[in-house]
Amino acid sequence: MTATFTVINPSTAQPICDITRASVEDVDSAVARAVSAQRAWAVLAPGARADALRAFARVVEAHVEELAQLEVLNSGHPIGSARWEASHVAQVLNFYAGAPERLSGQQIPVAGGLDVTFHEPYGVVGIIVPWNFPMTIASWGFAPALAAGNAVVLKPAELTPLTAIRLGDLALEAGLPEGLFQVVPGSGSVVGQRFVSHPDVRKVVFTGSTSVGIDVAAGCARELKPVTLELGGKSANVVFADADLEKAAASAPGAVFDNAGQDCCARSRILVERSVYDRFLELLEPAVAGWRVGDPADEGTEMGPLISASHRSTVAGFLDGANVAFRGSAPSSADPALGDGFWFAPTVVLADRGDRIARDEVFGPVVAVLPFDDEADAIRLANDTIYGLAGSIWTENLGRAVRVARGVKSGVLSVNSHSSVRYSTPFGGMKASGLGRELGPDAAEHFTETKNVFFATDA
Ligand code: TAP
Repeated sequence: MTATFTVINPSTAQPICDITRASVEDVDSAVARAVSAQRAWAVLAPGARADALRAFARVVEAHVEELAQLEVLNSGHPIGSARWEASHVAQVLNFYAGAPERLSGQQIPVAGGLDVTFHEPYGVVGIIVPWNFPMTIASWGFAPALAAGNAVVLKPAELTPLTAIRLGDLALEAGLPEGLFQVVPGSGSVVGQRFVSHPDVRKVVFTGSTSVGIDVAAGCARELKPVTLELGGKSANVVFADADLEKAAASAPGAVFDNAGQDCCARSRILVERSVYDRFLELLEPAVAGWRVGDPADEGTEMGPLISASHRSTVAGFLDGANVAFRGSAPSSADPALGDGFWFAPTVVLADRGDRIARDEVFGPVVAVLPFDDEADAIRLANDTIYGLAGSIWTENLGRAVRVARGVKSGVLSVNSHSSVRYSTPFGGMKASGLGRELGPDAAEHFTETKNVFFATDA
């Protein structure tokens, strides 16, 4: 493996810069620094840790535009989305800045003394993130982990390390102690694996593919190390005949083509009640045609390129033999500025149950549409996948909304909307989509171990 890797702009296929790959020895040095930084951090007064995280949030807030432009360059995210992502990092830090002063233990009534519990930090937490949302997913791990008194070593994906590296600089600029939050770029098989095997990394948070997640979990099991996994998805957008069809169809492209479909929560299966199937497709076609794909630096752009040439080939492979109903547009080789980028036009496929396109995660702008017969059939079909991350239910019938929301085995569901992520509510998947939850009121506690102490009061 070479000592450096080249970061590429996916909109133009041009190189941006070279980054040095961390070796196992580099990871070990970072972990040693983290161990000593964590000892000092954990004994700070809770209010002092809260202040430090608020200072970090303010510095991120002051650099939203810079971080957003960097994400446009490195990840091809539309500028509007990238600004939202950078602001979200500041909001996540602010939210968990409230946690150090709220990590209350319990006082439990017992005979002969006083019994109290403490939420003790693990020590050093290793966070491994994918390339699709480099800043936001990192912050879901590092903000609550730091709030709970841990140090963090963070491995960004090799394809998209630039915003994470910048966040590491901003943490120091904000006054966080040296060694407390370190970004360690490098390959998954070296840096990520060393987080798994290093005895002083006491918890691992992994976001990425289900296959790598299983290996990471197996490695953590050998070390008896807790692990949180946020993995793939094949989420259903279930549209009943009694729904506001116009609204459901108008919002469906955003629910799957946002970030060019490279979103673990993408509603990549649209399940439509058979009686309105044709009408829904008539409404969907203009919505897809109007989805604006192009230069991510343009304010009006809704979708940029795929992340790499090889990922584009993988996505294209899903269309082999598929029944394509219609496609949107994308820049082509005729466009001199963007022609070499990894573009892929949004695509709507009519699928049958059991088709590969109806079951496997594409992680690109391709959606499979399938009809269903009734409520029970809709639940059965929504659950007909190994995954269980997100999903949407469109109906005007309240009882049905409740029944279907309880029947679909997914961690994050939304009725008459496609929302999945709010920093104040829990996020994570069932089945092959993951283990554990991020975000929400309890996330900082997930970065602690409960210690029970009994004080004898008998004279
Ligand atoms: P992966 O190939 O699994 O990579 C994810 C991260 O793990 C990268 O940083 C990667 O490093 C690292 N990695 C690779 N092999 C490793 C190993 N053996 N040990 C430790 N770390 C290793 O996934 P991806 O292609 O980046 O992301 C796409 C997948 O992530 C999709 O399936 C998607 O659904 C899932 N995803 C899920 C969520 C949530 S929240 N559930 C969010 C985003 C993405 P490199 O830099 O070397 O690649």
